[in-house]
Amino acid sequence: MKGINYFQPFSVDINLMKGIMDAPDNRVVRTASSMRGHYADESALEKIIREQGDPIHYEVFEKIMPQEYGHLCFGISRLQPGLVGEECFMTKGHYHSILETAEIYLCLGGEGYLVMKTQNGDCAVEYMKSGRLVYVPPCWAHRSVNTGEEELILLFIYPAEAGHNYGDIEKEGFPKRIFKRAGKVVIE
Ligand code: S6P
Ligand code: ZN
Repeated sequence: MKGINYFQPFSVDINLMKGIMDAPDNRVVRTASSMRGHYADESALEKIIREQGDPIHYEVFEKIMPQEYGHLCFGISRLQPGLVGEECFMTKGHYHSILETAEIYLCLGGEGYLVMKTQNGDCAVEYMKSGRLVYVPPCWAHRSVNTGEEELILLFIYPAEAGHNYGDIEKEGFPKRIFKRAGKVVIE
């Protein structure tokens, strides 16, 4: 059609086992020190940073898309297994800046939970394992948590205009945390 600035179709190769995207435009690396303020046991996190040399906590591989209505952003996140004190490794979590935007997560490997929260305090927790898809509706903050022994590998897709708001959920916190005690997952 005349007048449309056509975006060129493209393809991406993803190693589903390793959770690595070939030739990503952007690779975000979050180390343990970037998680300060998120875990219940702050001194346990400091110990990890001190004794393990600020190890990688999670990585995100993504394609950079035009941040405008109509496009989709997508990528892979790879969250390491482990505990901070008794609390399972997790991502920071965020609302979308355009709150009324949804997201889909498809678990490719490992196991864990997606913890979600609304601004009125509702909380939801969905279990994830390979082959399971979680729908995050508009207006829910979301964080992934690795409760397994392997890396938790997730494919995510969301509207490209959504943006990320980390500040509000950082102040509010998520109502539920996920721990491992004597090998058992405890959500409280
Ligand atoms: C983006 C999507 C994921 C997360 C990633 C890391 O909307 O939800 O790409 O960015 O899982 O989590 P976080 O909370 O550090 O952005
Ligand atoms: Zn998101």
